[in-house]
Amino acid sequence: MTNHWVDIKNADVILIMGGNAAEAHPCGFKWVTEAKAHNKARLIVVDPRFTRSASIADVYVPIRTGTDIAFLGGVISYLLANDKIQHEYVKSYTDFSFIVREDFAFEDGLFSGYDAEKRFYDKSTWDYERGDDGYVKTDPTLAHPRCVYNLMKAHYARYTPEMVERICGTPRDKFLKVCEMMASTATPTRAMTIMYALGWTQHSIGSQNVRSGAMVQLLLGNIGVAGGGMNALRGHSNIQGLTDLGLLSNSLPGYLTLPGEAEQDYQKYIESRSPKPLRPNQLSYWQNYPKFHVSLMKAWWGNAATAENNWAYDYLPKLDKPYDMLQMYELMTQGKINGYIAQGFNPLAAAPNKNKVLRAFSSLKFMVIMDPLATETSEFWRNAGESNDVESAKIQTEVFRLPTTCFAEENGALVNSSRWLQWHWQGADPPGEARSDIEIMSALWLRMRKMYQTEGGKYPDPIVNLTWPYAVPHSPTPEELAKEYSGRAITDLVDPKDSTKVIRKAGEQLDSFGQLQADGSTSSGCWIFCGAWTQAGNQMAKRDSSDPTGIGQTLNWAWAWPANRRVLYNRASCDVSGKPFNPDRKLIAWNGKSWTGFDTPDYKLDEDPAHGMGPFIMQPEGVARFFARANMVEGPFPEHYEPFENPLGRNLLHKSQQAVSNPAARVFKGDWEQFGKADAFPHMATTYRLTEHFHFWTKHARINAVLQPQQFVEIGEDLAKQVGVKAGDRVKVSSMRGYIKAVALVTKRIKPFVIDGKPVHLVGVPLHWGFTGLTKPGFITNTLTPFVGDGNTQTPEFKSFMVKVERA
Ligand SMILES: Nc1nc2c(c(=O)[nH]1)N[C@H]1C(S)=C(S)[C@@H](COP(=O)(O)OP(=O)(O)OC[C@H]3O[C@@H](n4cnc5c(=O)[nH]c(N)nc54)[C@H](O)[C@@H]3O)O[C@H]1N2
Ligand SMILES: Nc1nc2c(c(=O)[nH]1)N[C@H]1C(S)=C(S)[C@@H](COP(=O)(O)OP(=O)(O)OC[C@H]3O[C@@H](n4cnc5c(=O)[nH]c(N)nc54)[C@H](O)[C@@H]3O)O[C@H]1N2
Ligand SMILES: [Mo]
Repeated sequence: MTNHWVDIKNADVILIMGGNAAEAHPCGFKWVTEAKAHNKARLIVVDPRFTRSASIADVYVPIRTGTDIAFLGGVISYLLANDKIQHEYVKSYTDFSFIVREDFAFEDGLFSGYDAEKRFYDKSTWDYERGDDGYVKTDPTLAHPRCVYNLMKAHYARYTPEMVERICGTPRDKFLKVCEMMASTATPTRAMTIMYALGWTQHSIGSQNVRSGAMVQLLLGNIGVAGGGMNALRGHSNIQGLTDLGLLSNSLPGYLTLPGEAEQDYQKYIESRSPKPLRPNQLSYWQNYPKFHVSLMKAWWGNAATAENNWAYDYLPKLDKPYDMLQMYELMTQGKINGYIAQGFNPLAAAPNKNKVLRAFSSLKFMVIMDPLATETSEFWRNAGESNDVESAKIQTEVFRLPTTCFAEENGALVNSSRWLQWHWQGADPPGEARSDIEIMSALWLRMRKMYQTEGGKYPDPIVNLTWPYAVPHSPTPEELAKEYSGRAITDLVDPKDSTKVIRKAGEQLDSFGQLQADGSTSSGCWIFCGAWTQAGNQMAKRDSSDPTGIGQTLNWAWAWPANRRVLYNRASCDVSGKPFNPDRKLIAWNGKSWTGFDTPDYKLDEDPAHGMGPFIMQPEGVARFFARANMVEGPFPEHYEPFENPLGRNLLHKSQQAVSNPAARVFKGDWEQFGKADAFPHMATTYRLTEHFHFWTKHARINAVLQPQQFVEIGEDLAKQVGVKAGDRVKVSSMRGYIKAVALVTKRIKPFVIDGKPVHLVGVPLHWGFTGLTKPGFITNTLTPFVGDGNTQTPEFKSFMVKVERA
């Protein structure tokens, strides 16, 4: 989230699109009802299904799955055509006036630089034009035909309300009603918040769905302000912490990144990640990258990381490709991986194309499961019988199960969607032989180190030199680990302005990442968490909920990264001179000498607005980008591409059909034949959660199993009639990859769509079922889903695919 849960109550308009907060985030959803009750907020829900979120909406609008860019492109076009934009904001805080290179082009669905064979773009033309001074050229009059404003206007001119209706199946009048409501927040004193989750991300074009939403918010001046923002409703209670700590194959903690194979040179690695400002007087905060990176390497390798060995740069793996879950399962099916550790993860149920995953696991020599429960994955060999590619008897994989504790049985911090690190305390003792994840991982690591120490190995240095400064080596405490990721001084830290003054003595906890150094004198395991545990103690354990402003800025409740900032880019809540756009919802303000207010400003407190530093300090431009430059794999402007399985078979926006679906999404060779076509699989399908279950684990809990005892799929009344079933009958739902059987729930909440003039039906498939636990055994929903990843994130297309429904 750019903002935070409580801040939703400040919104004037709320858009829930690509998520269903009432059912998947019922506690957070209360801030929507607060906004409606106390702020007269208007709620818009855009979802293929009429959900519980929709049930209290002022306007509910249906949309075909996988077509949100067509919809939002239509909104962008409407806002530009009707001049419903916040002028001062857009002019000063975005790249509207920046001029794009002459050789950049977009034609009939493809941007310049496409290599069809590699399904890959050479992105060198996706950039701004530079002047002789090295800075980007701009045209503040917006007359230049290649300024971002004009390129964007031309790009989205194709997204008319008629086109939105044909592609999305959203009636024109409803679409225009939504545009008007959004446009009402283009004034400085009104704000719209966007709440989204998997309905936007789980698509082959997921990242660009999110970008489209952000572009709408920038046009309306809704980023950085109270009641505004782009608010990703995160999933598992600590999934925000997972990405923050870099637990993705290509990440390092704090959104630093691992080097690629071509980046053997340390200096080049650092330079490419700490770009110089692209405009005068801008900060380009990532120029501090070396401080964060060196402090991380010191936290990991201590004395072994020295200036002479480039802070142990050689210890970091250099990636040839991302090793996300789809990549891993693909490599397993190719026989290139022998062993697998699944820690708190149930991929047989959770990953797409279950039969492919089953084949992948069957080719392993061993698998280690760390989980408090027996899961579908820990018993994957039992999954014989109907709708399976592999026979039980043929599976040779040896499975080790290591029972773990769960979060309630230990101390620790969970990072919520608001970026708050909230400390929690153990509530119960673990049962039986369960051990914490920390203990299990430590025990494995200590044995591995011993083997490297005694037996050697190809490159033992990164393993044997890892620092392990914990009092009990086989059981580091959560408190020790928290202090380590926050960070400490290694040698006395002196005041840069007065070298006789020591700010922090060697060994002391640091106050913030502003103190981190690139010379090896500080360590921090995750720079954005620096300050979570200071000399004053554990900031995450703070529980003072006082709210002096009444707008929910509870700065003494827990601790938010970065620097306890509650609303990111809060500088943008003020005009150029530093005066709040909306005095009633003031976050910060410039008082002539200093920034003051109710949030941590992005700037040094004495950064005078007269210098013209932009609010988006992480960007070398200092402003937000409509034109994403080379940051996205499929293009600098979001373009509508069809889901890989879709009812149309073509892209209505393009003449030639060279790019029906995302030309830069990742598809492995063998998976192309596994996509189905609408003639054999005429019904659209999407998958989602039920309030009564949490993924695949609560079916082990009696109360939940009683509430939702059996697998079902939701179909509309028309489709039920067409296939000849009534409520309670069993249906078979097949895709190109397999089938499931389940009870039919016939509902008025799903209506047929009219897509380009023809009716298309949607089937809703809840995801919670499997063959372990106390519910009636069911089929794994992901038997149906396709194996294709968004090219930026590799997130699978769980939300839009084609099936056939028939009587079982
Ligand atoms: N009770 C419960 N709560 C949970 C979870 C749980 O298992 N149970 N899981 C947690 C986790 S890990 C996560 S990630 C979050 C997920 O939170 P959500 O993403 O809100 O959960 P989903 O149920 O997957 O809902 C997605 C919604 O998007 C809609 N949708 C599908 N396709 C599209 C599309 O193309 N466009 C648009 N606009 N909408 C679409 C679906 O109809 C559905 O209503 O929930 C968390 N909360
Ligand atoms: N078709 C379809 N598929 C989807 C989705 C979808 O919307 N549609 N959503 C996707 C999303 S967003 C998610 S997050 C995944 C969820 O997929 P998973 O994360 O694989 O599902 P969970 O059932 O939450 O599995 C978590 C496991 O962690 C265990 N666990 C709990 N506490 C601890 C602990 O402290 N330590 C350890 N080691 N284990 C613990 C639980 O017992 C459980 O078995 O599913 C994905 N798959
Ligand atoms: Mo999730």
